[in-house]
Amino acid sequence: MAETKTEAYELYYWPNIPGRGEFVRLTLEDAGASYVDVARLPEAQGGGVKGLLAMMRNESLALEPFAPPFLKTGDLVIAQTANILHFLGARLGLCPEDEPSRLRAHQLQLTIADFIGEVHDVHHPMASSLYYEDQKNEAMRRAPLFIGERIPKYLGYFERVLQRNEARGGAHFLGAKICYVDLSMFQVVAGLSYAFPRAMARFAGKIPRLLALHDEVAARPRLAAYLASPRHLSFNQQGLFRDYPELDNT
Ligand SMILES: N[C@@H](CCC(=O)N[C@@H](CS)C(=O)NCC(=O)O)C(=O)O
Repeated sequence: MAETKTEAYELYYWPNIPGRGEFVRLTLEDAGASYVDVARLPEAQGGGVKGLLAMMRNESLALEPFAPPFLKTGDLVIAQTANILHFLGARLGLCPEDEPSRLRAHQLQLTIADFIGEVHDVHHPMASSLYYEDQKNEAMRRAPLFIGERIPKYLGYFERVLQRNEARGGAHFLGAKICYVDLSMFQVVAGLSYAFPRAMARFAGKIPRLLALHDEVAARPRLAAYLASPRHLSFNQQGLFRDYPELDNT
């Protein structure tokens, strides 16, 4: 399917965190698509959180998004990160075109969505509306279980998928060519390495393919340029992946 470089995409996401919006940015950037990160524009240009909320609550939308990120292109407004990527992957040539492959990509991306929800819940086990400091005790109980059980289960699964694909002649999640799931996995590995550096260092020997994929994605020319640009937001203490050393202390 042809790239749609001339078509502008509007990404709506919280302006100060990489968060789930980053999975969409990576795909848009890797494809060289023309897009606007709307909430990072000044309010006077329709940006900021005000611009984001105005679009989200726009009564003329066929379906109101439940939460950011969402993507606007033409008359379409699409929410849910995995759904956005399912759409963009086909449009931007970042997913094989056959239906079984598209479904597999979506299945993997939904598994990533489950995983990053759990990553978030390590530092916010009680409620997103409470400060970390107000649920730190619960977070301290959850973190060792997440590190001991969930990181190995999820990353072990993704490593196995890569290993089986390798045996079938493809080094990535959907065969020989990079697809949007590979780009998302880069962000997952980078985020976990930021949030849980000690745990990830211990686990590194078990996930050689995931680590190689991370490096390969980071070196893709458009992404390398993006990662070095001001468009790219570093991890911080408001996002999904947060550096709380006491949670990486097992
Ligand atoms: N399943 C959704 C989750 C969206 C989501 O949780 N968005 C966060 C920011 S990363 C948010 O603003 N949530 C507001 C809320 O849940 O009330 C997706 O994958 O896009």
